[in-house]
Amino acid sequence: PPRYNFRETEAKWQKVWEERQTFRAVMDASRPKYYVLEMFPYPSGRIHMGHVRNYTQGDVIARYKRAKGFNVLHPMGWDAFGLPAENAAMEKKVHPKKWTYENIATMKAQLKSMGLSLDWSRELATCDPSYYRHQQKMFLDFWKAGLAYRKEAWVNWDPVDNTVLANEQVIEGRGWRTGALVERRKLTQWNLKITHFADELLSRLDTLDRWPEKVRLMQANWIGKSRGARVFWELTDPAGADRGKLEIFTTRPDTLYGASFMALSVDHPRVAELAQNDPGLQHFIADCRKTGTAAAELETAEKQGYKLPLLAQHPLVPGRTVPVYAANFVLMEYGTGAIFGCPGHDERDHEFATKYGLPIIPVVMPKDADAKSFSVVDAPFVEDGVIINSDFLNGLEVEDAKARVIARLEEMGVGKGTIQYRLRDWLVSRQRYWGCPIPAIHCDKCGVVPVPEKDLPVKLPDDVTFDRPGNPLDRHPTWKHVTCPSCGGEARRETDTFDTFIDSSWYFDRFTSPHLEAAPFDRNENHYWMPVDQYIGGVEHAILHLLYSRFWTRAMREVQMTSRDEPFDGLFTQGMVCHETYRASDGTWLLPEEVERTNGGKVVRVSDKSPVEVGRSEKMSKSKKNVVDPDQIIRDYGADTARWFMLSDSPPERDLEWTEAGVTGAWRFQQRLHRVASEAMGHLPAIDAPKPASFSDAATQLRRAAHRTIAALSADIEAFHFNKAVARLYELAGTIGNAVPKDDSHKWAVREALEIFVRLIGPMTPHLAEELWQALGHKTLLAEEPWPVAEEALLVDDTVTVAVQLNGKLRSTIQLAKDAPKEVAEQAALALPEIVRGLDGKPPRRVVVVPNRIVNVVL
Ligand code: ANZ
Ligand code: ZN
Repeated sequence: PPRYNFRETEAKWQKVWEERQTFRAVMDASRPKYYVLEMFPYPSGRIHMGHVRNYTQGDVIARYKRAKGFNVLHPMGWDAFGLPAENAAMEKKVHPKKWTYENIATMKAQLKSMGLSLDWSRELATCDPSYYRHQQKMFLDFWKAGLAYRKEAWVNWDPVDNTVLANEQVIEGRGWRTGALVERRKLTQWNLKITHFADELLSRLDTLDRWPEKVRLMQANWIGKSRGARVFWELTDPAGADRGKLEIFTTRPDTLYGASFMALSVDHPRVAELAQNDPGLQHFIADCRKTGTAAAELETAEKQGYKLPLLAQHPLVPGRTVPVYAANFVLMEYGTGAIFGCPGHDERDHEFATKYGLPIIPVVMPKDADAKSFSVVDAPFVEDGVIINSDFLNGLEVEDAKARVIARLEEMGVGKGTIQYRLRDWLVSRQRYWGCPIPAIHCDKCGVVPVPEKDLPVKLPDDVTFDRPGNPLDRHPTWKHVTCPSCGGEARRETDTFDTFIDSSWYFDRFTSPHLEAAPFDRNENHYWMPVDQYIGGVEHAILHLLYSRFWTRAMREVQMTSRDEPFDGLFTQGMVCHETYRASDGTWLLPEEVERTNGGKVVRVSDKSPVEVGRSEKMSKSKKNVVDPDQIIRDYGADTARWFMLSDSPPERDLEWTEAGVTGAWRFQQRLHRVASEAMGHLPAIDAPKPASFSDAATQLRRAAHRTIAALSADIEAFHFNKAVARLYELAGTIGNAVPKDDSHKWAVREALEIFVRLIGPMTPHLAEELWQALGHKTLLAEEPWPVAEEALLVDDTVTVAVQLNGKLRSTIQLAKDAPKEVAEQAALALPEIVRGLDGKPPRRVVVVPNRIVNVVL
């Protein structure tokens, strides 16, 4: 038979699916729905192997569920706003819009060549005003409902680019583009009140049982609920004059007797007050502000303090005072921006106390430790234990001590038990051009005024310049000048745009009615399709994107747009695609295609045969050049091969190593399948040949193999065990390939097995499956065919007759399930009356089991 021409075949079926609109989703309340969604791509230029893996996995689920009778929604769109477009504008002098839409066109063509079962009629791009107008409207609703507000906040400021940086854009204290030392600045910015839902966002995690445990844990940690206390300390100056109260937050009130200092954030109002007449303190504050606002950075920075002219009176021990510092490791945004330091039981406090020579008092020790010799001078003890050196708390365990001390503080009126969340409100202002404009207007008379709904969308102007750093909207000659909707006077537009995480917080809702103009979505459509039944994406989005989406859904609920709480019912996080790295002798990285393996197994550079250093397999990245271009793989081997290899190699949640050998192996398998099927076709019974009344043994064996594969593979797909599913298909292909039909029933069984096989590979290698389906004589499209149903009778285990011997002599036989474990065979044999009699109450010397054949009991 001729070689399988994947290039022609893949293009052919893609065209047929498109013309027939096979994957178009239409709401149908009489049918169960299934919404499959992969995290939509950022149009960066070209698709990469990570996309291919992600979309292949989603496509397997989508095609499988469709065959199982679900009304499947499987849409695709573009997360199209973002910084890279602006960088391209600056570097390549191309307008962000042009750059973005060109990338979308390229990537769309690439995705189409993968043969994905997508409903392209629902395509959307978040940078399109028809999309973001609804986002602006929702924001106005949230604002009205008190879920959006403006607040002064500290931000990372790049003094060279004159721009705010996200925490991730600060690398070792410097701006990621300019390399300039980042400063902290205070700006008034928009925030969304995600903390309003902190408790619900946390407690509902428990019900998301189709989410990976690790993702739920990461979210829980991010929300960070902690029980603790607020405690008031009386302050005096060194001369003893009253300086008012200081409120601190602690999660360890049980360690209050171990306090040896107080520390305030340098942004604390008290510190600002004291700094007015203290140049040294001013200098210290300025120094601390040079580091960014990222908590991780503050954690690792060396602990620094500045002693303030204050003493703090211990709330439980009259007469005991501790010194008060301004310190770089206390954040203003958390708790009250002030702490008491307990160096015996906290790492940071220990480092601080050691540096400034402050007392380190143990107040908790391990249960079985000796109180006299127990010390925390060298290292703090941060675990659970029993309380010591703490008056009425002595002998209590930590949790009990917390409750007791909180009760006492409340009685005395110097403290209060609290619940605290680590979660901060979501700061959504960005001083950027390529984002969704924030629909607000600033008027000197009226303050901040919402843009009237009739004026939405606030569109981005096209005529902007990127010749200078900073925000192009801010320096646009006319765009920001408007009349105040409230008083009609001169006013200015908000020139900040939204964090692009907003764009991706509701796109899955928009997919349910992507073309509706009057509203973000139609209630009925949305109610039918949502929630997403299976969401698939990278674990790098495990926290923010998912949390923001869960928040946005709740915010919509608050303004009566939906009654749902959660957007994603099932979540799967896929592993990365990796490749080994190659380095030439001059140290430069080489692309995989620039190296080859010699017959002797050495790796050399193609151009000059010089030796190449082979590094370990790492995530594909442009910087190390260990990337393989999906286009090239699809061109050389076909989409089905790429898909098959992606699915076959490792469990989908784990990293996958891309290898040339793996790809060619997958390719050869496609070719072989095509050959085996074509050859078998010649002697198969007709497509409508009646099912034989009885089957020969060989036929039954084959039928069992095929029907068991249906059952097992379906379970594998449901459980995301794609690699196991592929292994089963290899096995079944081997069984079919080896079958030499001896009788008519066997021939019928071969056709049946082949048909089953073709249906089963449908979700994975859809083009080849479609081709073989047609070759088998079918006039229907496989993509529109139902999933095969396994015959129950063929799933039950076979039994075998096993001989039972005593000292090598046959005494009896037993019926066992085929491949029963040895222990089962042994137990059954020892229970036989003949054997019991023969043993006469003594234990056997040993029992030899030959699986499926003999059990020999040796006396
Ligand atoms: C006294 C103490 C003793 C503390 C001890 C810890 C251990 P989590 O649990 O992560 O929420 N803290 C409070 N506010 C802070 C701020 N604004 N910046 C930096 N640190 C702050 O952390 C709560 C603990 O972090 C609090 O409990 C406080 O130190 C510190 F053996 O109080 B602890
Ligand atoms: Zn006004």
